[in-house]
Amino acid sequence: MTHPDTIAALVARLRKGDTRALARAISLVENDAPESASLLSACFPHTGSGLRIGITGAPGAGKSTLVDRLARAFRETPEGREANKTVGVIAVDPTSPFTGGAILGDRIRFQDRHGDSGFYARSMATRGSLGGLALATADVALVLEASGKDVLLIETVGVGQDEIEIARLADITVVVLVPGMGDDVQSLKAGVMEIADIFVVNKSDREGADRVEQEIRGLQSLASDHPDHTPPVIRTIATTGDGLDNLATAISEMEEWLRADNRLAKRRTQHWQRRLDAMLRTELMRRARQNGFDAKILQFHAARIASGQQDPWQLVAQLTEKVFSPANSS
Ligand SMILES: Nc1nc2c(ncn2[C@@H]2O[C@H](COP(=O)(O)OP(=O)(O)O)[C@@H](O)[C@H]2O)c(=O)[nH]1
Ligand SMILES: [Mg+2]
Repeated sequence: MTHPDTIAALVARLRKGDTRALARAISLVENDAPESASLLSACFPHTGSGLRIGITGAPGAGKSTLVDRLARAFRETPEGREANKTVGVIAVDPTSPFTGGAILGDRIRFQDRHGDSGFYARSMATRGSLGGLALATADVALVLEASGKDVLLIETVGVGQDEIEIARLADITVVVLVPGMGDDVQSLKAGVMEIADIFVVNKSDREGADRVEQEIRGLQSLASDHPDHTPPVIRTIATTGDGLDNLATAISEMEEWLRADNRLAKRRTQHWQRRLDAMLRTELMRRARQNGFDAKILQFHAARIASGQQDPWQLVAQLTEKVFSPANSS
């Protein structure tokens, strides 16, 4: 167990741009270490000003390539655009993991940024039994933001409920589609369509970009979380960088729209409501397991219930009482 002073020292170091301290803090949080909660508490006051951008889409859609391009665009200072922002990347993509700050594969290398304390990339491993991936990703994002990153790029595969939960972490969600998916646009999780703020049709060098755009337009009329904002559809070729300027512009316009009329604050309140619910459930289950709900005891009771010796409703009431009773709260 780490002493509180050590937590404070770790946070002080990561705030100064110490990449090793940042890596260590992220690992503690990712592994749900005992000092995780106090570490996150120490990070929390230093968050709130960063912008979270989620990039979600099917495996192979070009998300990592886009993320790499976007990261460069934010780090560099092209004329006429505010840039030179610090960037953190979190990749939650079991189909193409990257480790140690480098995306594995021949195409994208973050390594050439080694030594740039204004940039940090990390892939997420699945958090074990408690908490779940969405919560773990949210926690890692918080630590990255506390390290002073202006922009967080969160790459997720937009398939399951867990991924949609992760996408909901973002202030701005970019959904990436590609030509050649055919009817797959239709089969995209409805939730993914609803959370999209910006659609990207990547691989626009391929045939069928028109059709994908038409399909998106068709679905847009059906589903949107914010009827007062129609998500733009941006065509890109991530490998060459074509359309990336348009995407960057769409993102900054979206940011402006969010910052107007308190929309960003509302969105973040909604985010924290869901996150609080998940945090509470995790903590309640953790305590329950410490106080009589462990697998062995559950198995014992299950056998008794199955043979009719015990009433499950009475049992749940009794066990819950036990978890909350002062005698067990130590
Ligand atoms: N033709 C073409 N290939 C692309 C484009 N963007 C990405 N790719 C390629 O698609 C493959 C998957 O890209 P990646 O970024 O790893 O996709 P991810 O799984 O969504 O992260 C790689 O071989 C990329 O080089 C594009 O716009 N056009
Ligand atoms: Mg990827």
